[in-house]
Amino acid sequence: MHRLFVAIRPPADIRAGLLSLMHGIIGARWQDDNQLHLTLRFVGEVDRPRADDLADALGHIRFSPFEIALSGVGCFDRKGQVHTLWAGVQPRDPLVQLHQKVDRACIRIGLPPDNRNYFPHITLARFGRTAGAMEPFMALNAALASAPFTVAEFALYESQLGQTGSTYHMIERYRADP
Ligand code: 3AM
Repeated sequence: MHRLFVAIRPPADIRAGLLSLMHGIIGARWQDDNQLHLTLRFVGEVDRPRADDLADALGHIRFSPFEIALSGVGCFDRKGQVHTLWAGVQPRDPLVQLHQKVDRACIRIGLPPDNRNYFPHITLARFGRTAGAMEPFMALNAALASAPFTVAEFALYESQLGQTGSTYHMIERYRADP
């Protein structure tokens, strides 16, 4: 089985900026450069034929290049406990539209629709039970912003779960219309 997701890889200078923020919170499992991505759609475990179908279906998606920029940081929590720290992006609309196209491609090949509310973000850190104070980080970076960067492609990735986090491999990339 293959654990798949569809994502956008931020450019190197944007990733370098994000990596430079990654310190100062006890218990944070910071993402490394290879792990930095903006998920468009988590697919989950599929067998090889379905992975091939998905790779084909994604190839039929048409989209125009668009610009986004980093904008702020935030966290996801569950039962009052933070489990993910992320960088936000703006504007979200073109990402939501691309997410919908990817979701339709998934549905077309027989995967269940993604019914969760899609919130575009770039995960910076994950937490286990221990999460130190993150207020200083939040305060420092509430104004996180970057120059706009162009999204001209997305890709299908395979995630391999390991002892020290997940390793991501690009399977196929899909370019925007010229
Ligand atoms: O973009 P991020 O890093 O937030 O959390 C996983 C990661 O998201 C998410 O898919 C991305 C690539 O692994 N993910 C993992 N399991 C998931 C699940 N069961 C999931 N998203 C939704 N449902």
